[in-house]
Amino acid sequence: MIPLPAYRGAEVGVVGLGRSGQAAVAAFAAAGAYLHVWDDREELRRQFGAVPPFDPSGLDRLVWSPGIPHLHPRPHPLALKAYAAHVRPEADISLLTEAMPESRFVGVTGTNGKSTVTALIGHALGRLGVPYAVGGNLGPAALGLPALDRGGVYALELSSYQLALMARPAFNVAVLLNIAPDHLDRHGGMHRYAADKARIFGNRATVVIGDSDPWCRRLAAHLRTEGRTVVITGDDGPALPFLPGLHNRRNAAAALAALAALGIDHKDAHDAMEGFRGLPHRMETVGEIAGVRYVNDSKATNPESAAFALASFDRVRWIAGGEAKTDNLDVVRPWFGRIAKAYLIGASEATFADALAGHAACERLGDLDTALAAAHRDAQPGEVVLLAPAAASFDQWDSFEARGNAFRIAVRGLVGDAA
Ligand code: UMA
Ligand code: ADP
Repeated sequence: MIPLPAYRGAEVGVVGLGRSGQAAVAAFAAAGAYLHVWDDREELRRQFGAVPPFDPSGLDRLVWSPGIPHLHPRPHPLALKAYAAHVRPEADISLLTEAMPESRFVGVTGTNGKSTVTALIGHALGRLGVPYAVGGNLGPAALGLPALDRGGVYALELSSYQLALMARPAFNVAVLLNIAPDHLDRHGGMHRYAADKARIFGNRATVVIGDSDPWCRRLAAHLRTEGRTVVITGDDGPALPFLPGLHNRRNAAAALAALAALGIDHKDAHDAMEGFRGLPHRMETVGEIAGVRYVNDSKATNPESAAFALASFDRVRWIAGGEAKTDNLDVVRPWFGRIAKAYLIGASEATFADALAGHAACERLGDLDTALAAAHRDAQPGEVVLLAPAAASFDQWDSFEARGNAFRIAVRGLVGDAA
């Protein structure tokens, strides 16, 4: 847990008692702060002793959970109350960077690849013997991380929600991987989404920025005119043994640049990254049966990430669909030729079928188990059965993890049957 001695006797608020809120409550309580907490769920209010009404006036700090809208699509009523009382709702991350001034902070954001790059940086730091901790959006929450000794490095994945809640981000190294439409309802449109991502640069970080989209290219050019140190990375990173695909070369290039910005020698960083095995649900090989590989990329919740997954293999039995963020699959179109057949599931079945019509064979199968059974039946040696839904999971599952776990378990069952 992060020590917060400066808050002894302070009046602090925590709104949202999920993972980030609970870590904040524990850290403030250990510091001896006076806590005022709120959650819209009654059982959590009861569990944490919330005393209604929540009154933000007079609070020294207000830690706001990233999942609770503070501006768009409309501000939560308590955010309005806080603004009226001149109290700013803030992300837990800001309190972490303030509390640990002797540490260094690498912030990683982008529409796709954040978790992979953050975990890869952490893996390399660990291999190199640098004290480090990995957390933020990929969890554990910021204030639940361990206190690192002087010289330690926090590698933090930052969502756009968290960045939107940070007044003065203070990272030493800021990595922006890419920008594509996502979460637009929460940001009030594409320009604001990009602006919230760009907050990561603060006013002092060494910036590492991907060159794969016009938003990032424009931001890089702008930062250079301001005299900032900017490292632009492309797809020339090393191919890591367990991370297939062009997108992972990009991720490796970004991680290498971030490690270089921390002063780590290029070859040492490269060697330290090699053993990284990737994260579950991101291009994770979960089985192989009769020359057919089964890949779980359940985290591909938008068409951009699914396009990279398809591009990584020559011939794919593609399981796709769910709660679509867009009904347009244009970014996947260059890779339609890789699709032996699409097995469509979930709420987006009809729109995805329309988008594929005339370009690739497809069948509407309703749910994941049925789709996997059909793909397994059809697959030929050398092909890949790929779960890369290009859509969120919430129409049929609680999370992308639940969807990916179900796929992994079902594939293991098929492997068992085949044996
Ligand atoms: N709540 C309210 N009122 C509301 C909405 C929510 O009171 O109007 C309460 C809920 O009842 C719940 C709490 O707020 O008790 C949940 O807060 P939260 O949604 O911010 O979730 P946490 O559990 O605190 O988790 C957050 C991140 N969640 C979101 O940003 C939605 C986690 O990222 C993160 O791992 C965690 O903090 C630790 O830092 C998850 C995520 O889905 C993985 N992130 C999004 C993404 O990656 O796309 C941005
Ligand atoms: P995030 O944390 O930003 O959601 P992840 O590392 O969890 O990113 O990867 C999410 C999805 O995006 C996975 O399906 C993964 O295969 C794909 N992906 C990973 N890196 C990239 C990238 N640089 N560009 C596009 N897609 C990517």
